[in-house]
Amino acid sequence: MKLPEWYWLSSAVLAAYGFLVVANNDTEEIQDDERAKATCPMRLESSGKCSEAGGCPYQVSLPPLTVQLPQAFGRMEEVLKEVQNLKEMVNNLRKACQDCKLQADDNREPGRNGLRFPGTGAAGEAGDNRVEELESEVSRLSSELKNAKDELHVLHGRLDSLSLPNMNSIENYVDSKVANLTFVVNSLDGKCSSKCASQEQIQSRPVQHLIYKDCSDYYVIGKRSSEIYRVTPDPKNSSFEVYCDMETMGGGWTVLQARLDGSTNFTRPWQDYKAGFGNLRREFWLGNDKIHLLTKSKEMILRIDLEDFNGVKLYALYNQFYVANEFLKYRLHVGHYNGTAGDALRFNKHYNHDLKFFSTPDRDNDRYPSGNCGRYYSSGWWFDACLSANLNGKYYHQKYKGVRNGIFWGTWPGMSEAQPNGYKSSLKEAKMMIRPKHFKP
Ligand SMILES: *[C@@H]1O[C@H](CO)[C@@H](O)[C@H](O)[C@H]1NC(C)=O
Ligand SMILES: *[C@@H]1O[C@H](CO)[C@@H](O)[C@H](O)[C@H]1NC(C)=O
Ligand SMILES: *[C@@H]1O[C@H](CO)[C@@H](O)[C@H](O)[C@H]1NC(C)=O
Ligand SMILES: *[C@@H]1O[C@H](CO)[C@@H](O)[C@H](O)[C@H]1NC(C)=O
Ligand SMILES: *[C@@H]1O[C@H](CO)[C@@H](O)[C@H](O)[C@H]1NC(C)=O
Ligand SMILES: [Ca+2]
Repeated sequence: MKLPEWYWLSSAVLAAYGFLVVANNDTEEIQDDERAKATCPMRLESSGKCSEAGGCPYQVSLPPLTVQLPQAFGRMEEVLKEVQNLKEMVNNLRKACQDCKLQADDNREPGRNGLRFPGTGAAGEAGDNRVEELESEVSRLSSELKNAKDELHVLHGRLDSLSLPNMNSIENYVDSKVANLTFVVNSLDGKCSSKCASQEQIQSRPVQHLIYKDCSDYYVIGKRSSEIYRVTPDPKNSSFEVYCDMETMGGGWTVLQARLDGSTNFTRPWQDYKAGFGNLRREFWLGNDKIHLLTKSKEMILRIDLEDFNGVKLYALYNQFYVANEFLKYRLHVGHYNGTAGDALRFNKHYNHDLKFFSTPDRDNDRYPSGNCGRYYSSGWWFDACLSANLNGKYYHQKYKGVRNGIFWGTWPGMSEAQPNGYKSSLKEAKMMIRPKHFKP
């Protein structure tokens, strides 16, 4: 009885992710493994039940490896160096593997050895082939990185015309290459394993390496309660907690912002909007760096839910949502509108928040020449000159007078009516949340 191919594949993919986690977090997991590491450069873990015929799914873990990916042009050099290191590592691995192979052959119990590579009879040859495959993969990656670097050189000096999608696609390209490479490394045959750790150690070590990039990944594994979950949108960066809405329109939403009672002050400086603030279960801003990572990792759609003090509930849906990094001042990109609340983000030619930079009371990146919209309207937002929407405005429990700095959505029925000294209304609740475009609940 042979295990189906996908079974092995999925455990290898888990291993690939785990590998990236280890690469990132060189404190805890690695200390844990200090002993095994001292004796062997790579480690095998079983990742499921063996079949009766002796085929076992398992995965290989390698020593920590750090591959820094470019945030800017200059970092490309570093990546090339890292790839060089990778090449050396592959050579060392190959040597280690050959040494180990001899010993492994001695230790092997005939019949039910748990160390056979599923789907391959001659594990030895398969191991060598794998190493060779990996080597050619490394040199291919290396030359592709060189090409990408040349490409960047051509673009260098024309930063203005270098559109964001370009930079992102290069970053994503390198990301996917490294992910692929990691996959290959991890699927190396585990010939060394019998030497590295006792069978008991192998069996007792849990395998839980899957990465959840956003709330939709939790939905996919069956989580249905709206709760706080930990996500890792970018395996190279840290993970963090988010609130997941598993109810609205099928669920799977990662909530970026919530207003409901005025318990959190939203008049805050750049650093606060960058890092995030508030209480994930009540009112909060998730943080621009996190929003950037989430919207970079997958194509996202944005849903905005609004409610006024009369109990009217409306929503806006944008079929694309992306927030650039801090270097690009967290510039907003929204796609086509659909919904009931009106397209206040793209109100008209003069009031359009799409493609605008983020401004805060202490950082003026807006299009208003004679002042700072963020200071005037007490908020961090993608101000134009200045606004047709401001969901981070002040929380008012009732109608107010003066500067229109409340929670504002310009297309809300009656909200934009201009009576110079009259009362203005504010929204009671607001929520912004994202979900992968291709997610099907
Ligand atoms: C590593 O993981 C531990 C616990 O999982 C966490 O406390 C620590 O902050 C992480 N370190 C880094 C650098 O991410
Ligand atoms: C790695 O790349 C190859 C060729 O580009 C592709 O066929 C393969 O599916 C990729 N593997 C993964 C895990 O992405
Ligand atoms: C919110 O914070 C700002 C800046 O720290 C402060 O000026 C303002 O008074 C605070 N508002 C409330 C309602 O506490
Ligand atoms: C991601 O990494 C970058 C650079 O290392 C850092 O500036 C940023 O704050 C990180 N983002 C998060 C959400 O940890
Ligand atoms: C709005 O989006 C929903 C969900 O994607 C879709 O079912 C509906 O047809 C869209 N409506 C319009 C007018 O595009
Ligand atoms: Ca200004």
